[in-house]
Amino acid sequence: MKVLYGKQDEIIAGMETLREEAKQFEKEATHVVERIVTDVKARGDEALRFYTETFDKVTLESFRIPAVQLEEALASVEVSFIEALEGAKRNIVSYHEKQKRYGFLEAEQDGIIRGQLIRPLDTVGVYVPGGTAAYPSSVLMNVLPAKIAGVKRIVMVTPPHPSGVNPYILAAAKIAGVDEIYSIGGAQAVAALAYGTESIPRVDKIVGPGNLYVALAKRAVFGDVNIDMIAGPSDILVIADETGDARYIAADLLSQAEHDVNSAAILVTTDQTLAEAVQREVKIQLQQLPRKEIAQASVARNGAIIVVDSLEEAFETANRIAPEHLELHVKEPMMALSQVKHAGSIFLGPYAPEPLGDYYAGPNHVLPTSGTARFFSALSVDDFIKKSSILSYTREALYKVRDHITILAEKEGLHAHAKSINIRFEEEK
Ligand code: HSO
Ligand code: ZN
Repeated sequence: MKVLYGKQDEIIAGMETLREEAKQFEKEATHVVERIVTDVKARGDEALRFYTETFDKVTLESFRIPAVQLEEALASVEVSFIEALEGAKRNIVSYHEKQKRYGFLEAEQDGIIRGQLIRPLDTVGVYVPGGTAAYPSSVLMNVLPAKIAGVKRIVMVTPPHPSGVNPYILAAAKIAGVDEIYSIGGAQAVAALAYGTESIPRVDKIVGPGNLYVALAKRAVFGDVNIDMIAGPSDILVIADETGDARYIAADLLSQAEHDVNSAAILVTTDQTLAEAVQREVKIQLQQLPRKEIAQASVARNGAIIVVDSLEEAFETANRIAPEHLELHVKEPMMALSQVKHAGSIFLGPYAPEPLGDYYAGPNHVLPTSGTARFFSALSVDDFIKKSSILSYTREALYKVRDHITILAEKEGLHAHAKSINIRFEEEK
């Protein structure tokens, strides 16, 4: 990991280049995805079966994973794992409960009533990737907010595997309260959820991470169905002053770096000694990691230690990058919060390392990546509700405002609108 002195512009430009490069891949894959989506929409299960055989090399009699298999999975995993999941669930639930919104209904003067009604989505689809990025923790993070919002039907999809679906994923699904699980994956699974097939129910929103094909399929069906944000590679940015502990900081940077070779781990510090110590520590700790190759590649490509002159400068850099995870290892982290403008999730002080949030403390780990913390937020209960506005007027209240409304309507050339108001005050002929 290189130590750079005041080279923020280069780092930011480098990150943008990487994002642009990733978009090049997207162009090619988009055509493939569009074909799959159109085909599944037209041919339903038949197409779904065809793509499952072609891409997953599995022939399935039924896509649905039977309830007994969930029970078996739950019985087959370690009790300590279940206990840990239950502990995480408690914290995730208690945190997300605070996000619950209540509508309002207000009686105003002249008998006017205005309000807003909050309703959960009816049906939600959760995509859970297969392979090494199949995280039981992500099942909890995607499903529990939907449960708390009041979603009645939560459908999970996950790619089939010749040796069966990962029992840890199934156990997490059971604990989170998923209603149905289907062994389908890729763009075809997203299309099935968006349009419904003979055996897959159509959902109102699709959430959950996936590979490029899944992400592009979500983008392709957006509008016909809602989606969560499109997840890009993960990143962490640590801001530290001279009070930072190099061992902790190096470990935290590596915890993100081990996710993916495209993950970015960046330290911005005012302290040159700390910068060099972190650089050394990263090298040492890397050697001990089973996923050393991934973490090393990530650190080499997208890792950086930037030395700046002041904490103000550090925060300015962080706000420009808009990291997914922001750790503050500074003397007064709580005070420093006022300088944070853009970050998906903020971790204060030396004892709130990112994995505490990834797994356990309660905040969601589905976060805006690739600088989108500028305008997106963490997955939350809000993602699973919608709002309807409510209006009631009395005859008198409507009479008072009729002229304003008809003037606006007539200026728009919409005379039926004006008539709809006026007719209420005309004599019947
Ligand atoms: N850090 C990831 C979430 C995760 N970490 C899942 C471990 N498991 C999101 O950026
Ligand atoms: Zn993580």
